Amino acid sequence: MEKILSDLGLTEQDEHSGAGSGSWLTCTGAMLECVSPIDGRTVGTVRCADRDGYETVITRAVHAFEEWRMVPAPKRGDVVRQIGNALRDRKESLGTLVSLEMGKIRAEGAGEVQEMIDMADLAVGQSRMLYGKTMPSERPCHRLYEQWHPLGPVGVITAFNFPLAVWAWNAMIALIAGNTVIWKPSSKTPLCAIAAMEIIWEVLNKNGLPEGILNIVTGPHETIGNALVNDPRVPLISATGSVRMGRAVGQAVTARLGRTLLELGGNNGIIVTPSADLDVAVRAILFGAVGTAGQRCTSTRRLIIHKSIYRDLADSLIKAYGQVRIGNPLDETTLMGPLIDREAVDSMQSALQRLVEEGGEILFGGEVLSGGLFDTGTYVRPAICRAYAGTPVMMEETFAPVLYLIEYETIDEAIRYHNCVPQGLSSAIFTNDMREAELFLSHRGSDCGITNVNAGTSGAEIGGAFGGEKNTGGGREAGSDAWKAYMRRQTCTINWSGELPLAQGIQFDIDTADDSALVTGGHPLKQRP
Ligand code: UN1
Repeated sequence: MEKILSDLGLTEQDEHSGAGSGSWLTCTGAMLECVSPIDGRTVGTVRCADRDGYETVITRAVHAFEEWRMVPAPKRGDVVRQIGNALRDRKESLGTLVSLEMGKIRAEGAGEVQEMIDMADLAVGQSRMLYGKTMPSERPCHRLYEQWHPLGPVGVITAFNFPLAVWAWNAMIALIAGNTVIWKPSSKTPLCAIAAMEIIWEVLNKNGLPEGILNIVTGPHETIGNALVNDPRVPLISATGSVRMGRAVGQAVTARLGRTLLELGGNNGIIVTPSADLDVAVRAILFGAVGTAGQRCTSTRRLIIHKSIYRDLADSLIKAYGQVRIGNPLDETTLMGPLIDREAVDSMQSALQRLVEEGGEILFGGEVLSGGLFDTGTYVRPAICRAYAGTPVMMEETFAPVLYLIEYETIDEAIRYHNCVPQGLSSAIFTNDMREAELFLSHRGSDCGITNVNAGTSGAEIGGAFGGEKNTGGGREAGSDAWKAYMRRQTCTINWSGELPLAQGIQFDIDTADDSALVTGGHPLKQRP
């Protein structure tokens, strides 16, 4: 652990500042103890930002925006390219810190840093493609086009489960768009954010850029989060987390007519049809439901299985779950590490209890593990449960490895069951029947932002726009045209005619040859030579 921390310029003993803009501020806010869910050891301590610290950071972000927006977009892209390279150099240590602080397995920790690097690469290319459209004007000798301008300082609120990647989705694009960024990381994973800032500030400083381009303010929602969300100097808040958090953020930002980009809870389902390749399906379900210990917003939580294959699939899953190695996420052979904390374990346990009270059944796992490393109380066995369409607990997102199985008879019924939850992030169908696949992808099919055929619900690539509908909040991040959310659109008309034709054919002319209506005295309507 010491080696990882020192590679990243951190030490276990130091009390880290949780706020800065290119260098660290002295903070006097509350102290966060970063406890690893792996073994309960303290990985570091972080001092939260206080109100003054917040004010300093935001002022710098506002000033830096004035300079950064004047750097040509491809040059901003070049800085992002260097950020990507700096992350490449530290991929291993930063990825391991993700595992240490958050508890995901090493391969996923490294994958998270890879996602940052991929986002940097995507943003570099995007920096030369901030395209505006040109439209034919209905007026003669007029040019009509739109262009995209930088927006301002962007607030980015991230969750513990992807302590780095989700920030990168936002920040890399915001940077090439010409914005500055104020990051409020999860109070459960501030060290990852601090380590990333250290690496990235070095790049900004080397380029002689002002402080305030990439900023961080660590602290509780009640103080720092609220200050950011209610700050009129921050035109866009991008927030990832629970539906409850998103609702509060959405209401506050909308009240000041700011913009939000929300990526909230998922309750992702997979329909498994009779023609599905069950071997491929089982592997996808296992990664979706057990990967990251069920703590992805894209985690597979519901299986809607045709009754003719229900027993077979349930048996195969139980067998596969039995082979999942649970343990220290830093061991190469471990497939599932701990949950983030005991609170998460408690909420998993109460969901399972509710399921049983509501008539469901636990088919496999669900128990809290104990003994040795497991005495932290953060390790669980992933659960497979039998539920029924409409089981109330299944309507909620429990951020833990709980998979509900329900049976269907017709494909229309399956789609109805699939769409009956309030969330709408990711979805999948396993089928080799082209009609079923196309139906699921059609507007009569899945109501989610992400829909896959013969691929699981989690593990989306960054090239597509990421996000979901309904209670998931409607935001889209990462690839495709998600960059537009980070810029302001301006529609421009240029008249090069020497006349003034009006749109919609409106005549609003004065007859320049007719003097009869000339007002004498007061304000002249027109002056004739
Ligand atoms: C999240 O859990 O907030 O598609 C994001 C995926 C990842 C992102 C998950 N690329 O599973």
